[in-house]
Amino acid sequence: MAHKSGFVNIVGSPNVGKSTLMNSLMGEKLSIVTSKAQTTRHRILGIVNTDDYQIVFSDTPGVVNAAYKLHETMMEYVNASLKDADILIFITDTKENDMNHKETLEKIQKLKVPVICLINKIDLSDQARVVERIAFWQEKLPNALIYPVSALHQFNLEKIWDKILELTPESPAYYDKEELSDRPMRFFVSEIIREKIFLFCEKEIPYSCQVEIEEYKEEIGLTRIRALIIVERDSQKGIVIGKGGEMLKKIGKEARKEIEKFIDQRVFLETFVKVDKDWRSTDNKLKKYGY
Ligand SMILES: Nc1nc2c(ncn2[C@@H]2O[C@H](COP(=O)(O)OP(=O)(O)OP(=O)(O)O)[C@@H](O)[C@H]2O)c(=O)[nH]1
Ligand SMILES: [Mg+2]
Repeated sequence: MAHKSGFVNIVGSPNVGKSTLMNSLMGEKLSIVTSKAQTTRHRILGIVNTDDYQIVFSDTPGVVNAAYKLHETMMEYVNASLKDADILIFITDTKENDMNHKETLEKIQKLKVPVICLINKIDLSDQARVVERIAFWQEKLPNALIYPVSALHQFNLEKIWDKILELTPESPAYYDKEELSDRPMRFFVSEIIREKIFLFCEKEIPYSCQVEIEEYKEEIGLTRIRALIIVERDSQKGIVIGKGGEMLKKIGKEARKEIEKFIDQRVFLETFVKVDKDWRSTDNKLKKYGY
């Protein structure tokens, strides 16, 4: 059999389960998942390697109408993923009535590459609604292959894997066969910390936070990490630290446990909070933070 390789890019509205899907397809938690919309801010590659194929998944931010500069960068990642896909996975869920972002839907309708449309979270729905959703999306995307799935409960994902492998073009590998992602360990560590902020902090706080890894030092039997949590205003700094430092302690403790599991080593994690005024609306600050 000739070697196959291709880019399988996952696109859809916020919170429909894009990151959950990529993690489930990979069998590895690479992308952070929370119940809040707009958790993912980057395009994150997840690479699955065997002797016969290399599938390069891309998890992307949820499609939004840009309200601030960071959103514009997030949409650039989505648009790039629409352009370089060998296979596009458009994912919606049983709750989404229609795609809010018409422009993106139109781009998907015009794609020349195979489109797989997944109706996710069927575990939360009933048969009648799922049947209705299949008909709805089949009309919007006549050329797409449509599957009801549950990314969280791994329902129907084997079928999706078979389809992906069938549709992936013959090609040499794009990345080293040892690679799991194009991102360094520091990135995943900062994302795990950001996930805990999303889980424990309310309202606009998660959206105002950025996490920078200032030190990542591997010693024998221990990895030392110093992380800086950046917020937009003084009042937010107080909330992230919490009364008597309780909130920051909780974020740090939960993040450390998960980082230890991820890198399979003991971790010493220090966290600090700093204000960088309006970083999500300022071009050079966004650039500095890698957006
Ligand atoms: N019940 C159920 N929940 C799911 C399923 N898939 C994802 N979820 C939940 O939906 C929420 C959002 O999942 P994510 O994977 O973060 O969604 P996303 O599309 O990546 O979201 P953004 O990155 O914010 O655009 C989380 O609470 C998930 O646990 C599913 O199949 N069933
Ligand atoms: Mg996500």
